[in-house]
Amino acid sequence: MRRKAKAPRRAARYRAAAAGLAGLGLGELVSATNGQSLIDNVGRSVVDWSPRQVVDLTVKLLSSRDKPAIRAAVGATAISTTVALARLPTAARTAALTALATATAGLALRRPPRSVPAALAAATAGAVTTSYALSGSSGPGRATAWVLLGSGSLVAARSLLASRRRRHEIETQRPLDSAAVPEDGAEAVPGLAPLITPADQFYVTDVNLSTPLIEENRWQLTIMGLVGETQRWSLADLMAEAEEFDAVMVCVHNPVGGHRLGNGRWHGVPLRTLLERAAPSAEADTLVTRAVDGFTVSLPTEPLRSGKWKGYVVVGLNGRPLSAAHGYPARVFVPGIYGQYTGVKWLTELELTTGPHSDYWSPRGWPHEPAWIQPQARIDVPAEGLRAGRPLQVAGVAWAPPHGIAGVDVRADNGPWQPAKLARELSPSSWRRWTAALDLVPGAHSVQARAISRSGEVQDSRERPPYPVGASGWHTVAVHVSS
Ligand SMILES: Nc1nc2c(c(=O)[nH]1)N[C@H]1C(S)=C(S)[C@@H](COP(=O)(O)O)O[C@H]1N2
Ligand SMILES: [Mo]
Repeated sequence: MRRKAKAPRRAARYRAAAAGLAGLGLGELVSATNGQSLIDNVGRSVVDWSPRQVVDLTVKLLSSRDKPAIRAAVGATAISTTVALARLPTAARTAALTALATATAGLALRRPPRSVPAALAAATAGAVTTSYALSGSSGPGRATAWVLLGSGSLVAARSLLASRRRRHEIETQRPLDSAAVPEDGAEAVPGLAPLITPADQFYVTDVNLSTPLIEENRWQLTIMGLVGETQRWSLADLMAEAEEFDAVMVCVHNPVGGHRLGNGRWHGVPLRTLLERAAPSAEADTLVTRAVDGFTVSLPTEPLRSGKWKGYVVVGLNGRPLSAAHGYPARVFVPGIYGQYTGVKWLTELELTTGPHSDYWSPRGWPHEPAWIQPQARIDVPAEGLRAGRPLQVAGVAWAPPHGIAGVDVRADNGPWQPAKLARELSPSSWRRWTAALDLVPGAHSVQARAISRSGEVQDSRERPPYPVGASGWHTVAVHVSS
């Protein structure tokens, strides 16, 4: 008897899941017509509410796949919630769906563009569809129709959002005046990272699931707070005063030997110039940088005003305006400081204030003070585990912004260090390529590199994780030298 009861229960669960998927899909589609993703808005709130350890773990386990994984988790939660709600009496179910729709609309309103009608329309479409599909007449064919409607709507929503991104890219990416990148003498080494990282290969790290798309004519940078007069800058104004500089940007999550960094040719207006124009009052010791995504970073004003720290409001990368993923139209960047402390992408406001400011990361347990990038060398050639000939050709990149690289050492099998040959330096803040040849007997070896900065700092040998001040240790690569 118990066996027989299982099949209808499974069918009921399938019908409920189908109703959940249909509601999710239609809600997402209505939201996408307004350029938003309900799923991503909910996902972003999950990221905001997660403790640092969870964020660190997902970064480590999933790296660039974390966003699709969060989306899938949000979708699965919506569907399983519907399955749970399906057992309730109709009145209780309607009340629960209304509450869920209201909460979802509320989360959507936390992200720009904050449109109440759009958020309500999307959440209502989801809840009404789910409710209708749950109460409608049953039958497996009907449930399958809801599944098709739901998944079709999800696909349509994704492609709507993708075409909006492409349109934004076409409208914003016009070439800027940019000097040709000089050669550094290491061009001929296959497998070695390029001197300048192409923008489409530059790592992307931020707390958003959907990249904010900002329109130039609806944007301005406001410099306010403890200033002589509030300043407003358009993108064109900033472009007109931008200068070019070369620098490496590094995520504090970059593991030893990792690729969460890139070397860029940036276009930016010095913060020193912008601050001079705004004439901050003497007690304005903190500069808060704010973005459309709710991310904030604050920096001390004194070293920026004196020029001790060379910070910029950046508007271009590698001869183009910033791409949406890298912060279009403007971001703050102080070469030498790790990405999460260096300033925000999608900048909207610079506020001069006094006293400590609580930034996005501080309640999540990260140190309050900006963390400086540690000197580090990465081995690109040979790739890990490769078979190679003799002598062994070794090559890589090393960085120690803002001081510059004074030397790179390499060694095999914990033997004596020997100096690598340094390629020409683009600027002290950019990475420097290096090459070396090691004469090793055939067999298995481990090759190691370390960087020495021009300030005299030798790369730390202690192996430490990214939290709290960036990973340390020496990059080690296993190689098999053939006879
Ligand atoms: N507005 C905003 N700015 C941000 C972030 C963010 O999540 N939101 N992430 C920061 C972090 S952690 C890093 S490492 C850099 C990454 O810049 P990129 O994605 O252009 O490489 O941006 C920083 N600026
Ligand atoms: Mo980062």
